[in-house]
Amino acid sequence: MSACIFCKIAGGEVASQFVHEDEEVVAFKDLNPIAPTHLLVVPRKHIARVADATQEDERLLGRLQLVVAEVAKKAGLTDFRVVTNNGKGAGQSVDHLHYHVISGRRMNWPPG
Ligand code: DGP
Repeated sequence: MSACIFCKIAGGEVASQFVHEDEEVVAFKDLNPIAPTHLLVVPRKHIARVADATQEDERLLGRLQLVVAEVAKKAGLTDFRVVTNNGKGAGQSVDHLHYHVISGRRMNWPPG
C-alpha cells in the first residue's frame, strides 16, 4: 500500500471529488487554495517529480497538459497559470507529480 497521498486520492483510498477522471489522470481541488480557482492535475502513475519522468512517460506528460486545458475550459477559465514545483527548494511539498492550475486573481511575474 502506498503512503503517497496523491496515490491514495487517485486510487480512491482517500475520498475526493474529481473534476476530471480518466484511466491515467485525475484532477481535483487543492486542499489549501491560493487563488479562487486552484486545481491539481495528477497522473495515477507515481512519478515523484517532473525531473523523474522518463522517455516512457512522454505520452503521459502530453496527456497531463491536455487535461490541464480540459479542466480549465470546463471551469470557464481563460487566463490561468500552470505550475509544477520540482523539489523542496522550489516549493514542492507532495512528492507525486502534479500541475497546479491557478486562476481568479492577478498573477505576478516573476513568481515568488
Ligand atoms: P506542492 O507544494 O507544489 O507539492 O503542492 C501540493 C499541493 O497539494 C498543495 O497546494 C496542497 C495540496 N494538498 C496536499 N494534500 C492534499 C490533500 O490531501 N488533498 C488535496 N485536495 N490537496 C492536497
